[in-house]
This record gives sequence, structure tokens and C-alpha cells, in this order.
Amino acid sequence: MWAKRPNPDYDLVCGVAYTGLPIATVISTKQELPMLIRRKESKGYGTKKLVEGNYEEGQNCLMIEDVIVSGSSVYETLETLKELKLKVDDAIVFLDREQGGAAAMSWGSMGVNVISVVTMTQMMGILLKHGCINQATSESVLEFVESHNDTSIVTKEKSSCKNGIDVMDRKKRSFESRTSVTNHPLARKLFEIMSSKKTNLCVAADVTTSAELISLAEKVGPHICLLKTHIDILTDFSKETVESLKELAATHNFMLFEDRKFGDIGSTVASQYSGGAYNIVDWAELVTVHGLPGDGIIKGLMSAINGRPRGCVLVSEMSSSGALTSQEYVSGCCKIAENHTYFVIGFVSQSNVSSDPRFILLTPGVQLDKSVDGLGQQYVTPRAAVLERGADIIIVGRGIREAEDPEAAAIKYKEEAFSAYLERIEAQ
Ligand code: 5BU
Repeated sequence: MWAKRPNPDYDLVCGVAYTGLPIATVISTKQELPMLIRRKESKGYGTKKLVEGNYEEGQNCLMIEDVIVSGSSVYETLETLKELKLKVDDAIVFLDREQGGAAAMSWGSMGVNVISVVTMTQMMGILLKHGCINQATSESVLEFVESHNDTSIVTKEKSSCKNGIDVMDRKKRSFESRTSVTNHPLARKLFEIMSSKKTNLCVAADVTTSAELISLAEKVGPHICLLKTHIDILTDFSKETVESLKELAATHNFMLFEDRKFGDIGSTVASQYSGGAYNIVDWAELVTVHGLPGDGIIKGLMSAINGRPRGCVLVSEMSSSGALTSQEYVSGCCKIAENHTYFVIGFVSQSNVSSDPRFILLTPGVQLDKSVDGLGQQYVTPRAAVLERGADIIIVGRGIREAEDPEAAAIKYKEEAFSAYLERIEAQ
């Protein structure tokens, strides 16, 4: 494990409780490196410290763990070490069970490089070669790993520790409190934006020129958490368009959300996502995805992100009349989301499809003065979307874009939707 370290020097090692501890101890003594021990629980007596050992702020600490599954233990250790202002870039694990933990740890604010000595696939190959297991066992193990690609353990553990409140009910919880139950960096970022800017408004910027797009983003930017695009309807798309959008997103603190509605097999969506005319993966932090093809679509998209922090929202229900999204379809989407929490951050929905506080529900088909558009679109008010349909975020297009003063309209929608959200969490 020590030979696998990516950097020659570390100031400290920290074993992840519990099986990582003896391994870290051996490394610590053999390499003469100071070691930290992070307790699982702070002890109720004595110094009450969560971490034992001597360290100084800014020291470079290597985490040691035996097996990574969801990444929850590594994640908890990382959080503690970061609170102590230690620098933690790498974790060495003996076995990567390839169930999403290593990928989840590598993103965004976590940014930890997880290096394994063997992966589960390699391990099966070794055991098979030496006649320790047969082909059927190897296949069933790998099938199990593949179908249990789940990083939700982090959040299950975290959310079960609040006493008295039904912590699992999404609708009852504030965006702020939900930040700590998701381990997806972009879901956290979105919750943080919504809490700090006091907005749960996403504007659908369905315009056909770059100038209109930028002008709309400038006007509504201060009032939104997400700007939703259909980039392929622009007649003059260019790299400069996305550069300007990215700048505006940074200035006004909103995220770019391409409503691409990917819906093909994994290998096709990988090419549609990365490359092509729009190179969506490069600039859109979030995209919409249909659950229809099954979870290969998630794997395909994931194969194209190349270490960037990216996420998706699954289209579980549509706002148009006669939509074919049955209850069974919705349940299927929820299953995909639960199994891929390192990529799926929520749903586009028209009802309370999930009470899991990690998932963010976005509802389109919102307008104040209209109920239909003549082409199948159906509208509800911001209040109804939030209070009756369980939306966390409302998506508004024409209601804002076609208003005489789009900025004033954005403020109005924002205020209605956010006060409905406050009402919803306060009513609990
Ligand atoms: P409108 O102008 O507020 O009707 O625009 C709604 C936007 O949301 C538009 O970009 C649609 O493509 C998008 N949308 C939708 O209306 N309904 C859905 O179910 C989904 C997306 Br998914």
C-alpha cells in the first residue's frame, strides 16, 4: 500500500477506523511517520477529542483504509481532518469494491485521489487464476458489485443521528440542513446557493441567439439558482457564448443546467455529452437525463466526465399532457437515482416522487397567469408547484422571458416560490 502512494512525502498518516488503523500503524512505524487516530465517536470523558495524535495546521496527511465501498468512512475522516486544517489529497485503500466510493471522493470540494492496490475485478481475476473460486462465483460477485453501485451510506448514517425529527422527509427540511445529507458536491453547491441567495428559481432560457441568452442571464442572474438552457436552439452558438455564460454564472452565483434530456444507450450519450458541436460536459454542471434506457445511460455519461464535478437530474415525470410516465416508470427512475447518488442529484417531476432529502426536485410547467400553452404544456402556480407538488425548485420559461420586464418577473416568481418553500418547512 505504501508503495502505491502518489507522493513521496507525507507529514502524517491517518487510518480510517477501524480496519485502516492497524494498517496505518504498521506504515507509521515502518516509515517513521507520525500517525493520527480518528475515533468513530467522540469519547464521553477525558479530552473528548475526535482525533488523537500530534499535528500542525497545513500538514500533509495520507489516509489509509482497507476497503472502499461507498466512501462514507473515508469521507467522515476527511471532514474531520479538514476541520483540523490538515491538507488531505490522497487516500490509499487496499481494495476498491468499485461501487462508486472512489469516484465520489474524487469530486469537487472533496477532491481526494483514492488509490487502490486492487479493484474487485482484479481480485476476482486473481482468485480465479489460482483456482480459489470458480467462474460462477466471480460472475455473481461482479454482478452484485455492479448492481449495488451506491454511495448513499454516507447520508443514511448522517441522517439517522438527528433525534426526534423525521429526518428522511425531504419536504420538511431546509435546503441548508440538506447540504449535509448529500455527498454530491454539486447538490451541496446548489443547496448552498439556494440558502444564501434565498432563491429556488430556475429560469428556462429558451432563446435562439447568444445575445438574447446573455442578456437574459444578466437580468435574471442575481435572482436564480440555475439557468436552464436548450443550447441546440441557438442559431449562433460559439465557444464565446459559453465563456460569457460561465462568467455570469460565477459573478451571480448560479449554475448552468443544460436540458439535453439524454435518452440513448451509454456509448451514444457519452459522445453526445463530450465533444460534438456543444461539448456539453465542458460547461454544463448539470444536465437532464431520461431514465428510459436503464442505468447504462448513467454509466455512459459518467465515462465522459473525466474527473470534472458533474451531475444529472432524472426526468421522472413531464409537465405535458398525456405524458407516458407511469408510476412504475417513476419508481424505476428512483431506483436508478438511489443506485447512482454520485451522479444523480434529483428529478424533474410533477409530484412528490421522492422523500429522500438528498434528491432535489425540479418542477417545470410553472406560470402565474396561464394554465396551458396550446401545445401540450400545462402550468401550475409557483405556490402549487412547491406546496402541492413538492417542488424544491421551480422552472419558469415564458412566464419570465416574455414578461415586459423579465427581471421584475424573475423577482416575483422567486419571491412566491421561496416564500412557499419557507411556509412548507415552517409548517412542519
Ligand atoms: P415554459 O416556457 O415555462 O413552458 O418552459 C418550460 C421549460 O421547461 C422548457 O424549456 C421545457 O423544455 C422544459 N420542460 C418542460 O416544460 N416540461 C418538462 O416536463 C420538462 C422540461 Br422535463
